[in-house]
Amino acid sequence: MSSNTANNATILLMGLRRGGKSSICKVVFHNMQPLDTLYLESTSKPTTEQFSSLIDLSVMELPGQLNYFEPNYDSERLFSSVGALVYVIDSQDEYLNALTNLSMIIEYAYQVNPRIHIEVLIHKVDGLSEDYRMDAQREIMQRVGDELLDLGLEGVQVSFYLTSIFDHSVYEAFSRIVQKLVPELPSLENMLDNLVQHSSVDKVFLFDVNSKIYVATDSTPVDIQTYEVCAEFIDITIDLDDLYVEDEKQQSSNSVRSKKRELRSISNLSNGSILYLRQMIRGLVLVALIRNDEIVNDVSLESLITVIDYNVNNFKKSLVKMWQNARIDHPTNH
Ligand SMILES: Nc1nc2c(ncn2[C@@H]2O[C@H](COP(=O)(O)OP(=O)(O)OP(=O)(O)O)[C@@H](O)[C@H]2O)c(=O)[nH]1
Ligand SMILES: [Mg+2]
Repeated sequence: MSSNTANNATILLMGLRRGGKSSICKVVFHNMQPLDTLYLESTSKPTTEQFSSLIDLSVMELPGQLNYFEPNYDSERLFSSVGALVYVIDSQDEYLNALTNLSMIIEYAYQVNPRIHIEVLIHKVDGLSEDYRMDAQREIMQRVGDELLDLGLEGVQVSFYLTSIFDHSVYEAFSRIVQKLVPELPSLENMLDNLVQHSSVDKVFLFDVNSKIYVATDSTPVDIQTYEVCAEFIDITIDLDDLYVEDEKQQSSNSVRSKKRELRSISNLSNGSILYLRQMIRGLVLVALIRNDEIVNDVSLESLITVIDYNVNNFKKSLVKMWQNARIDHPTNH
């Protein structure tokens, strides 16, 4: 079944019961409305879902009800094939038990698979005040650090994220988690840095359309508002595009987008900035933000867009090439 090749990255979601694992999965990968997660039932057995984007991703939830360290559960095989361990802590609940559980899991996972990325979501922070969030984060990082020190594992890298399904924080966290599993990331970042330098673009993201995770961005820091604006622009563009498709003729819905022309969309924001979107390959779109100070008049805007179009074309060609090479280097065994 799920093959353990370089192209099939597995993310393991763990944490105590009711922490929010299934909710995160449904909201990020299935576009479930956050409020609808209230009705999710507790997961009773390991559940795996596959997602195809730039890389093929499996996300596996290990429900809080299970004990993975009883002898008849093959935890060793499981952990040894995993790219990232994502541990979800409910920050609205008493979390000391979770921290003990977490360090035990880290100890085990690291021993079986020292290359595993360990990611901790301090989750449901929507219920906490700004001050309390910071306190919780500080306390959790401190305690995890202490426990790892006691275990002689002070060298293990652990990343922490404050998340909630009610805002974009969980998408941002998953973007950074997934990026670590993309082998081509350094080259992609290089290519995007190049694009920024030569196109007067301020920020550029390579988004997975379905999940709104960005699989790469240029190396300037990500500001969550810019992320939000760019992610929302994808939905707006697709909604408008669907309208046009229905107008053109009544085609059967699903395979339409891949067959027709490439999506491209440009929009002026009220503050004078410009959003630019272009469809790439494998369910990806490129979204760039261009700030207003670059644009003096219509002529300068037009020539700016010409340059961006040209550079984005080149980027897309490189992406296609990189994708083909990646397939040859480590083909999947389907
Ligand atoms: N306030 C808030 N509630 C959340 C958030 N994420 C999940 N929840 C709620 O947490 C509850 C439990 O979520 P689940 O996703 O079922 O938890 P789980 O970790 O999958 O639990 P098990 O399957 O039992 O291991 C649900 O009622 C969700 O609505 C969040 O970011 N903020
Ligand atoms: Mg669950």
